[in-house]
Amino acid sequence: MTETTKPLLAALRGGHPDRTPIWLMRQAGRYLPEYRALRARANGFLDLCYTPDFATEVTLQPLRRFDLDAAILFSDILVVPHGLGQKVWFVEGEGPKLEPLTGTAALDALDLSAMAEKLKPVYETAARVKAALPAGKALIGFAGAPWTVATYMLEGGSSRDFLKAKRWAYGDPDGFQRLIDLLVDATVQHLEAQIAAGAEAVQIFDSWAGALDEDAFERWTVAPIRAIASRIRANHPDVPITGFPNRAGTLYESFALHAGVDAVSVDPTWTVETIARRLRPHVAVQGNLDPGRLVAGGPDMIRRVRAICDRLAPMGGFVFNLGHGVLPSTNPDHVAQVVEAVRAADADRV
Ligand code: 1CP
Repeated sequence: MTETTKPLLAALRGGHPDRTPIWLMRQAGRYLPEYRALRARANGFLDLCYTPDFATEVTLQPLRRFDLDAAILFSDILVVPHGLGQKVWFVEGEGPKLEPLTGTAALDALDLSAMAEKLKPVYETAARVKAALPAGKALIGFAGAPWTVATYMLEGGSSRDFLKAKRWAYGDPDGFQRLIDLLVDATVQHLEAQIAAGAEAVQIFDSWAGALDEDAFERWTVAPIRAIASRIRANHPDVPITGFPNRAGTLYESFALHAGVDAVSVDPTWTVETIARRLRPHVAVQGNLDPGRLVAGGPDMIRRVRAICDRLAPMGGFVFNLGHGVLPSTNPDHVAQVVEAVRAADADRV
């Protein structure tokens, strides 16, 4: 099978592959017992990300169990602030913690020139995974979008209201722009290093895009992602770029039109009919099963899978995925059932 016939890459370019490609955001992780076993052997989550032996194995674990069409490099969006010199750590059961940046002065402490060296093990992992991938499976690289990464850098972790980030972004946009510009540069460098190591497609996660109003969404989500996409496309015209402006509601359409990406990953709040009519004419689409369906399982889960596939797969330019990441309480058997349902939908169409 040649590179161009990998189903994921064909679909992200808007084509009609032989089968509907499927992968799941957060397909590696705590819902898999083999992940938890390896996680227990590592010296914390960052050590897992920065030890190529571990990270390669964790990346491949979901592909050993399920007939998925892609591996996503095992890493995290917060390796970029860590690579820039910010203090980042993970508390089990609580999530990421960062020593929060305060004000413009803190920006001067961040050093892009040190990042490539620090993140070398991540790129080494990408190269090892690429060499080990079965035929027909693609390797996806990823990064967080500048706005989402900035929220963690400023809030010091997860947040409900993002008020530290918004106070700066809305109150002093030109100052905040300096942080976003640095993150655009860092993201381009990080994604290009993954591509050089073997990533065949990249995804930009803007998990907190839905917190922004329309003016801020244009400036802090669409514009930075457009800058990243155009710089990557100039050097790597064959690498499809997917954007995920999670929970952006009616702003999704503007994203599909103006962010300069090949594909848009769609959250679960979208009806399949609206995806087909409002997004698919502009970009390839990926999504959008509610991760809660995958936790609950049962015939209603399968019905949703069929409804998504039956409306979107015939249009081409479609990748089956969840509308957000796999939740830790997911039963792995349900993942196998979803993959089977996507394959059955293909079989019933021909
Ligand atoms: O304790 C553990 O074992 C850590 C859990 C975990 C895992 C498995 C974290 C901490 N990150 C990851 C891996 C990861 N994160 C991947 C690669 C694995 C895969 O997809 O198979 C990817 C793509 C991410 C991306 C990521 N990290 C995002 C964007 C996607 C999303 O879910 O919106 C975000 C927001 C993060 C931050 C982060 N890292 C970890 C957690 C628990 C979080 C979310 C915290 C929050 O909700 O604010």
